[in-house]
Amino acid sequence: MADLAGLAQTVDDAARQASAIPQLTESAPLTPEQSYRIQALSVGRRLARGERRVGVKMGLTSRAKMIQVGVSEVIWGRLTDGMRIADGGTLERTRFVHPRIEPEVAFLLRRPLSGELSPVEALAAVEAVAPAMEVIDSRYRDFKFSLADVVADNCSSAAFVIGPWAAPSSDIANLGMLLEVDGRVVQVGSSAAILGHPLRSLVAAARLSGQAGEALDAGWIVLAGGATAAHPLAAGMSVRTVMQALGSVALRVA
Ligand code: 0L1
Ligand code: MG
Repeated sequence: MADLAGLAQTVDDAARQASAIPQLTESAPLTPEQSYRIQALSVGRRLARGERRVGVKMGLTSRAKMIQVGVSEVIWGRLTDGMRIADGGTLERTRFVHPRIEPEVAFLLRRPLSGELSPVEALAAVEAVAPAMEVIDSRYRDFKFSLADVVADNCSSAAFVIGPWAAPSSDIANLGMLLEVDGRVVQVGSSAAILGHPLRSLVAAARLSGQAGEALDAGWIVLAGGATAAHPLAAGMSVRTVMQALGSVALRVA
């Protein structure tokens, strides 16, 4: 039987030491249940070190990314306060293996959410929405992985930054957005790329984390998923996402 706790330590150590590892499934196959268990155990190690759970991230939420990985279902990971960077703050390049950044829409929940919901029901639990960016950093060599590997690795989540919160009455169905590096546009996208509407990602978050026995909690953040391809980060870069109607969010890479 697979040593899930040992595999969780392997991915957690790789993240802490910013050192790339071979894919876990090179040694033995993993079921989806085992992959999510490894993820939970690995994030549990962060919590045991004093980090606090602050939400979930949704992954593979665009058709392009699903096709790339050959799946038709979104995946989800766990966010902790240790992964959060202040808006306009600094990310230390040396703490990551091969980080990339992607623009996202973030939800802040005013009350718990779980199970099968309509988008309207999900929206009723939203306190605010914001422009955001996720830093993804696969702990696997060459950023290459199977679906089971990436789930075990907390869906590549490494850091995130949230911009100004706005009332949930903002229409977020089709917001244009630009990802800029040093003032130059490197990606252009729309929030419609996130499952057709970011609220669908929130609905999926409630369903999937409910199935795992973890209701989304009041005060949690839900990162709805990348709206463009992710852009590689290098030291010295200033990165900003500008989102129609919601404003901008930025960080610097030191
Ligand atoms: O946030 C994401 O959509 C990334 C999910 C994992 C796949 C990747 O690392 O590109
Ligand atoms: Mg993402």
